[in-house]
Amino acid sequence: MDLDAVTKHSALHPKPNGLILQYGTAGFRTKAEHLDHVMFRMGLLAVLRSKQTKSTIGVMVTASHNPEEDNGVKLVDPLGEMLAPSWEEHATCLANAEEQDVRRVLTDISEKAAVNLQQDAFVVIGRDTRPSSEKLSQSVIEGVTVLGGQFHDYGLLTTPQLHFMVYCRNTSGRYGEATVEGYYQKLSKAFVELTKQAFCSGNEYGSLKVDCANGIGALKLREMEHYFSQGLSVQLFNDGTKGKLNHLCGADFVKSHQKPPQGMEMKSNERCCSFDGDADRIVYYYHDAEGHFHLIDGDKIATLISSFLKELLVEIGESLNIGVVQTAYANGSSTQYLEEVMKVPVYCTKTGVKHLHHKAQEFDIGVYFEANGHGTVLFSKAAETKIKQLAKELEDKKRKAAQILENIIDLFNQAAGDAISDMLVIEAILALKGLTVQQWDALYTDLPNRQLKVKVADRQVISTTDAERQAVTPSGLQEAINDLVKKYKLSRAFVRPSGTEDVVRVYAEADSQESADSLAHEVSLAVFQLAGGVGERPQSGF
Ligand code: 16G
Ligand code: MG
Repeated sequence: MDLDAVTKHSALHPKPNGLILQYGTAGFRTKAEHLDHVMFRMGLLAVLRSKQTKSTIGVMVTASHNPEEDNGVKLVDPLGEMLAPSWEEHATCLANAEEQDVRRVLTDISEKAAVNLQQDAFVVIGRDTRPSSEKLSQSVIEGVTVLGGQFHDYGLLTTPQLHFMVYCRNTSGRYGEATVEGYYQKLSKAFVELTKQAFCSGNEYGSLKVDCANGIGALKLREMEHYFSQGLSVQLFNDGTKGKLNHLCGADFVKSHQKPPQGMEMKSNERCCSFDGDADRIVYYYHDAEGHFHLIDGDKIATLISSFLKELLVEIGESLNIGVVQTAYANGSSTQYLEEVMKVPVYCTKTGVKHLHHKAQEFDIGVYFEANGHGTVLFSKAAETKIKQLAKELEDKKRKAAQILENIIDLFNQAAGDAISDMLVIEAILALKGLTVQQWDALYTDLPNRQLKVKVADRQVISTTDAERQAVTPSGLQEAINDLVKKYKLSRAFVRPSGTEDVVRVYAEADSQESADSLAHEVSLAVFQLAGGVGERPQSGF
């Protein structure tokens, strides 16, 4: 390590005085103007991680669904997963080190993590469409270069595409070719195969309206469109030519406001979907004939997908185990439907993709989705091999089912939740089953729910257990929540400190919207009183 060069270059990326940042659920995230030093230092860290794992490491510059003025950065581990927890700590230390301490922190990390400094390093970099992203990704590259790492700059990519590239490169191309072209071809080939079968059975040709949140999803979907146009026609809205990124549009806006994005022309019963700013989340929706808005969130996506997979497994007569992984935010109706009607086991983890991803790896087929639309399906190597073998050996209907499964495996981005890949899977399933968006929506009815935020002096005074469904501290809070929940029918509520914002989040559901609203409000007041609320007391009324 040429520490003198590090010191020299690091001085060109000074840390703003007093700024302390934490590597959170989705990496570092804050106003773009405060991130230059973090980018440079994450370039350095990516080199160390690459040397330690003897693998290619990814660095993605994005702030996902957050406002255009924000930015962020996260590292992608060898198999496309989120960075290992011990390295999240290293990332936080390095990002917060004072200028004169950067060298020492780098040396400490290398020693603690037993990094072989003689090893070569390779880092791949991607960025979203934010105005600040290009310059910030140059700072990452400078960090990589100063420590002697090799790199490939992919330029504009969706977050899941970067995960895909990392995964491909570390599996010697077995998963796919590490180019955007390779990504388009792999997914489109599987999709076209699947929809061919659907159209043979006389189903309608698909057409879909896509709100791209004025982000990278628009660019990539436009590039990809002609690869899959035999199976689906997409019409893009909020494609970045006019509006601002994530402003009044995108998956996060639609899910949290439960209303359509601006700038989209919706006709009744038309299938529509929204991506978020870096295209790793997707939600569907439609207007019914009476003009009512219906949201189809990550829970209903997981339900559609897992039901379909289960049917195929029954058809081929294989007892591969399938599990669905959710978080506490999953609507109670979805959990009940999956367990009682579909008879698939459901597990709950803490919020944040890495927790769901990890749990999903325990099954032959692990379906994971957050209610906010982030998710995918993981197939174990054994399951994949078995299915591919059956697709050759079985006959007639069984063979067809195995072949469908084979293509579904290829269509899912198994390195990360991916709006484009999920969209194609959903469209293929709807076409194969001949389902309309209304029929899909009618699988079960969501319980009315409400999410609120409460400002407190220190959100870490709230600690939780049981996958965030129970508050352990401050004392008395869980008892208060239990008493409030008892007042309503079909009710449930929980609170947790946000991993991305300085607030406590409150979730409540109940048999009616009024009850859910009122329960959420009462729980907010309890948090305010017992967990050190600051500013105005939470008001009722929405
Ligand atoms: C991040 C997470 C997302 C989670 C959200 C929760 C990743 C890639 N993203 O966006 O999964 O739902 O944080 O935010 O893990 P919160 O902690 O502020 O509620
Ligand atoms: Mg995102």
